[in-house]
Amino acid sequence: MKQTIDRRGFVKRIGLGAAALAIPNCLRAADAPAGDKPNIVFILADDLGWSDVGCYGHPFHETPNIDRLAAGGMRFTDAYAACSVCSPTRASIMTGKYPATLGLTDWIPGLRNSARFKLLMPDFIKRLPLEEITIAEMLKAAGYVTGAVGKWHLGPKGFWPENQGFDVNIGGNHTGTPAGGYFLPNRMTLKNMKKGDYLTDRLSIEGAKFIEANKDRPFFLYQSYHSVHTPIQAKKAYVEKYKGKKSPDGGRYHPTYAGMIQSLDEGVGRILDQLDKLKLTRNTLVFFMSDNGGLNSVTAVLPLRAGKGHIYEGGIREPMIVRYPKAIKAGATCAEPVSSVDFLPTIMDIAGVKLSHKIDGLSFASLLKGQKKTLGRKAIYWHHPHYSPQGGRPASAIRCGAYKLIKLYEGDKIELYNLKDDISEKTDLVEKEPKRTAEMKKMLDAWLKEVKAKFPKPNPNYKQRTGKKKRAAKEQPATKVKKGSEDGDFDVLTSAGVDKSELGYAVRTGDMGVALKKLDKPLGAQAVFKVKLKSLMKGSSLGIYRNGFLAFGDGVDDASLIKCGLYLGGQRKYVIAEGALGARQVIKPMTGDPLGEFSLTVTADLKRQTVTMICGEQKLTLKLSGKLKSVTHAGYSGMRTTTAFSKLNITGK
Ligand SMILES: [Ca+2]
Repeated sequence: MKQTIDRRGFVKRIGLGAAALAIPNCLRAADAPAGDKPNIVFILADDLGWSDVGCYGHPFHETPNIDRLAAGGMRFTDAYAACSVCSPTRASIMTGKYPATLGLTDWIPGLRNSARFKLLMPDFIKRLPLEEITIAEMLKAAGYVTGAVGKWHLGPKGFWPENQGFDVNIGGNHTGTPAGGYFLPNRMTLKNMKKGDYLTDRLSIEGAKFIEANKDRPFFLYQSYHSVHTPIQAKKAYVEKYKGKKSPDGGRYHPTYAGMIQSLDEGVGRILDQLDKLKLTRNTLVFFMSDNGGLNSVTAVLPLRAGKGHIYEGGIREPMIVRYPKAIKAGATCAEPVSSVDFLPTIMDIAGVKLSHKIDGLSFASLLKGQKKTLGRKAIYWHHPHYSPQGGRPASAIRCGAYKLIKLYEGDKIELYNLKDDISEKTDLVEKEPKRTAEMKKMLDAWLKEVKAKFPKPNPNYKQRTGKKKRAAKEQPATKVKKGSEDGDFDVLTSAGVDKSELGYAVRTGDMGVALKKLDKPLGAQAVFKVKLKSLMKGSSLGIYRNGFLAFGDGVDDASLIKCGLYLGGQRKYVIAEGALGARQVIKPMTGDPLGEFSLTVTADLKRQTVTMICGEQKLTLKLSGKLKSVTHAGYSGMRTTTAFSKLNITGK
């Protein structure tokens, strides 16, 4: 064992020795005059969505300090995390390598394989290997003092910041959430925790202290906030403030989440103020980024599709800002796609530290300095062969220019989107652009082979869950459901079971559950549905799934159905979706009582290929993809919930 450690140390020294030698004039930065080397502050938020901050268009959250950072530097519109979950992106930042190259492809420890998953997930390494050369190790060898403050989440003890090139580690350990919550004292390894202190504030104070202590020599601060990861906890006064704040656009936003974002923003402000106070602003390179997309139970990340845990843009596109007054023009924006693998080479480029080992990322210093508009890179890649707790499925993806191709391993499905015209990934272009699809798929496959990617395999133990056997939703219905199954009224029950309710039916659903009847006669021109629905889930916690949809189509599988209805849990919105929820869809925010009764009138016009839903004063219309030729089945759908529906009133021809 000792020999292994020695070998690791040796391998590491070789890499670093070469890097250190490559510094101009063989000078160690510590010996260079102060101010020669830029200081580097990397601020990483956790689970913050692309559109969660003011300068990315959020109408409700307040982020004056992050906006101030953007106003003083360059804001990237197409910056990506290398993964839609925590640990892999963090590893990519530290090393400049893709998670698939490292073999660290999921959050640590990840979900276990289970009979509920169609595919068996491959194993992955649950630590950042010590052999890997981190930003901190390279900068330390170049004479920087290095400090990590906050979340680490890259392996067990022995693989913490102090083992990966950081002189100082404040609070970084194996966990992905702040153990024990945001109010101190918690179970983190922080010293002198004062009762009632808020973790985000404490980490900001620690970061500011580190800057002050090292103001006379080049420093690298990795300021890694737990915010805004679960548990969703904010300071009481902030929760009250946002509870009382009027929504400027009628949307419903989560007051506690908004409060967490305010504290995160104040932390950024404290760091920036410290740099100003010590007159370090001009010579300090400040990065701001999040490790993956926003969690959809608390934020919608509109207009992007899906959120954390998903390979769609909502899961991987991030707010990203770089400020360096010495070289970056204030108030600039950049639309060139960049990835979290690019930070290491960019930092080394600007710090004048030459890279002597192979990585995946590219320096985007030329974009920052305004010397170039593009990097001339062929593609950016993702490989996440795992299920996520948020409902994401094993997938890989490639982005080339405006186009993104996604490979979903369940059912071996390929999707292609033009992000320039279709940022919400609504229109799959696979059939329209076969040549581009084939080319991009070939590139993705070649990359997967090159990085020796591991793939999911069919799960021989897979058991499709049905609603009858298992009640997926934990919460009890608010209204007593009269027992006496109504299952016999339906021709198709997938992951669903039906009881009686005061409205008519009470439909219990697992993942994407549907209860459908076959129509006596298919409708080929027009179908009009009238239905009432009401959630039967009680309680106010955010984890409650509360939703209900009218479902109809010319088939009974998820992809063949149109769903029209409401989300009434964390996010409250109307939706019409064609195919799987989150696929082609239109949504509008809703207000009002989520436990109330809703009357929907839905009209499917098969000639025009449109579906219109009217609910109260709201009207939504979705233009279909042109594939719905007739309506043969209709019924109800839900996701891990219980919803009361009236019997369907269907007219049409
Ligand atoms: Ca995260």
